[in-house]
Amino acid sequence: METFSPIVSFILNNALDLTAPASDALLKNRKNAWVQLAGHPGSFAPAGPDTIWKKRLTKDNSEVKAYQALMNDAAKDVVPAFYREVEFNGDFFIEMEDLLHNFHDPNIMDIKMGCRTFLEAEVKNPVMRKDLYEKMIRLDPDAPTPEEHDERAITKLRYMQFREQESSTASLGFRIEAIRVSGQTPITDLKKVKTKEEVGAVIERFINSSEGIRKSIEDKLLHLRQCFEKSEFFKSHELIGSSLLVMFDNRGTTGVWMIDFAKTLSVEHTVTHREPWVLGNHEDGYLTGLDNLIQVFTDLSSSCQNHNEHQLSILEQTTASDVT
Ligand code: I3P
Repeated sequence: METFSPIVSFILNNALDLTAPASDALLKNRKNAWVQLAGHPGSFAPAGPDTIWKKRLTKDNSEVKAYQALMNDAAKDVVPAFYREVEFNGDFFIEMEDLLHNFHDPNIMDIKMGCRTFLEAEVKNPVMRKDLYEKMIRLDPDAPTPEEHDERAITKLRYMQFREQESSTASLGFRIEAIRVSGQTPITDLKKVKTKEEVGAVIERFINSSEGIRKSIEDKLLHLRQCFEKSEFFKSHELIGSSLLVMFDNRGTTGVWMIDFAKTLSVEHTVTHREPWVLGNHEDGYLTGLDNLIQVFTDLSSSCQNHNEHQLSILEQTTASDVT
C-alpha cells in the first residue's frame, strides 16, 4: 500500500492514524467512517460532509501555500478544492475536497509525474541509508556497485535515480505507482513497468479496454494540460513527487486531478516543465510526462475500439442464438 500517494491510501482505506477526532462537529456526519488502521502512516481524516483533513507532515507549509495559490489560478479546476488550514492539538491540517464523494466503488490509478522525483537539495545530501540499499537489492540484486555492496548503504539520490531508471519515470516522465480495480486487491508491484507498451498494457487493464472510459479520461487529461499550460502558478514552481489521481466507476463517472504538492516549490525563474533537468534549472519534466501519458491513452484507442466491437459481436451472437 505504501506506493500509493497519501490521498489514494486514504481513499482506499477510508482510515487514518490520527487518534483524536479532528473536530466533533466536523466528524458528526461521517462518524462511522472513523476507523483506526494500525501501523499505517496515513495522515488523512474524514471531516465532512464531502471534505477531508490532510495532516501536514513537514515543518514548512509549502502544500498549503500551493493550494491557496491554486484556488485563484487557471489550474483551479484540476486540483481538489482547498478550504482552509486548521490547527488541532498542535498539528496542522489542510481541509480539502473529498474527491471520493462523486464516486461509487471507484477504480483508482495513482501516477507519479515528472522525470525527476527528488528535490535539488537531495543532490548534496551525503547520508548513506541502509534501508534504501535493502530496497534496491530487492528490486535488482545486481544494481549496487561493489563499493555499495561493501557499505550496504546508498544515498537517497542514488536510490531515487535508480527507481527513475528502473521504471518509466526517466524515459517517459511519469510512472504508474499503483492501481486499484474495483472489487480487486490493489496492484502496487509496478516498479519495473518501464516501456510505453508495458505502461499501455497496465492502463488498458485498468480501464478494462473500455473505449468510453479511455476517451473520457483522455479528454480530461487534455483539459488538465490546457489548464497547466495557462497556469501562472506552475510557470514559477517546480513540482516534485506530485501525482495524478485518475478515477472512474461503473456508472461511467470519470475524474482526473493533480494532487500532492508538499514538494511544489517556488523558483525564481520560469520553469518550462519540458526542458531536460540540469542542476540549478529546477526543471521537473512534468509536461513531458503528461504529453507521453496522453499519447499512451491515444494509442490505446484502436485496441479498445476493437475490443469493444468484439464484445458487442459476441453479445449479438449470444442474443441471436438465444432467440433461435
Ligand atoms: C520511496 C518513494 C517516495 C520517497 C521515499 C522513497 O521509494 O520514492 O516518494 O519519499 O523516500 O523511499 P519507493 O517508492 O521505492 O518505496 P519522498 O517522495 O518523500 O522523497 P524516503 O524513504 O526518504 O521516505
